[in-house]
Amino acid sequence: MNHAKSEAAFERAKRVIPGGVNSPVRAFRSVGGTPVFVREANGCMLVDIDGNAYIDYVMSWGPLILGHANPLVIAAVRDAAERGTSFGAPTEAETELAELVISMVPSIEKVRFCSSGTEATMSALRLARGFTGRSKVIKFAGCYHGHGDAFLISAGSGALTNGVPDSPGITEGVARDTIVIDYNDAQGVWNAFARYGEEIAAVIVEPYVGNMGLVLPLPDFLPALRAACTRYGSVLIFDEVMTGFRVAPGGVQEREGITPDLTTLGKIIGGGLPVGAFGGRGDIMSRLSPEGPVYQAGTLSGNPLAMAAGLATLRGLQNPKVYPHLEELGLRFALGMSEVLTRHSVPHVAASRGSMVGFFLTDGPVTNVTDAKRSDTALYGRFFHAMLDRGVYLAPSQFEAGFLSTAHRQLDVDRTLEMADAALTAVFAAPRGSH
Ligand code: KE4
Repeated sequence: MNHAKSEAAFERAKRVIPGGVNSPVRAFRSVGGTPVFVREANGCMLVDIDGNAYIDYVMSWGPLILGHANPLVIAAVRDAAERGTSFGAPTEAETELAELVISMVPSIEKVRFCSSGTEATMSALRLARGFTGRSKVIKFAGCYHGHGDAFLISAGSGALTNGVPDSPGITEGVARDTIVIDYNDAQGVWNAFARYGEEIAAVIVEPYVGNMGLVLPLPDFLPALRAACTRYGSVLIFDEVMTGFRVAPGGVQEREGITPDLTTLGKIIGGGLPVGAFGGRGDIMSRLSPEGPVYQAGTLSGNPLAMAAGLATLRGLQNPKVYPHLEELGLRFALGMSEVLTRHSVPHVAASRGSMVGFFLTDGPVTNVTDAKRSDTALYGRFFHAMLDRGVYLAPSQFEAGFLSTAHRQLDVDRTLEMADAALTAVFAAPRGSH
């Protein structure tokens, strides 16, 4: 494939944008090579500025469950835009989307819209701290909740020592209030509560992790989080920015039957436009300004175009055939990819939940970030590029999940699996070090 225009575009972008991208994962640093610059996309197909077409499994990292440029979404956005793009005043579209979100996620009694998942998780944590009057938060290694300071923290030397900043610019003061525990370590959670219980404002978790790659909870993990938060009066926050409306109409909390106190949302509820949201128990949400004292605000929160895109997207998911179809498609991808990797004797773990899929190039089980990091990232990089050369756009990192949509057909998945077989044949035939 020819990528000359993307290569030139990347050099130009790097002169005016740090790293040439507006979000780091897009720079292909984890897989090497030059990111493809996108010209357009439709359905499950992405086309770059050199005219190369790809079956897309990134799908903008999750929002596009109805596919790129879905006609219903485009029409809704176009119609809204012709009536103005932003008012800084309430609109009925915000109420309509709030009512639809609440109808799909029973644990949410009230919801506040913002403009990104990062805003949603930052605000949910501030609200939990304001509601409880406590400072500490528990998060889990490998889970990503956006780039809010409180979440860019790694585990300290010992599981119960203060966290350490994951990035320059984050203060010791912030790190001190974040406790980092291994995902799936239920005993570790109880130990932390035994030590800090009355100081813990919240536990925040990706109930199915997408940001390590797809990592699933062991049977005792989510119930332990629920029980510990109930026992100590802490707020359980399910970060469903990625999994909300993705793995089930009501997200992981519907599939697993665990009720969080707050839920953060994003991606799908914006249908590709900037939206985040957080919501949950009415007694907690009532503490939010202007009803309560916990301040939170946003110029473009509830933006009319984003509300229109979100409404069109969620309405497109109301057909009862949609989720069973997506579940089957996700399974077809995961099982098929596992068969191909087995055929090429590649140790791996593959999984799917709804239309969220993932595979690790390491033997299993993968239950936490330590397991995930055993993956053969060099092989993943070579596989990624061999697939890109064959018209399949996977996540440009081993530590991300993949996403299908209602626009992906069985034949698109089957073609992807054929290309995976050819890609691995090429990878193992090529001299090491080439990609
Ligand atoms: P945003 O601020 O990027 O809208 O959302 C942050 C966020 C919060 N919580 C979860 C569970 C998330 O997955 C995300 C963002 N996901 C990444 C994908 N790994 C966005 C891609 C990117 O950073 O460019």
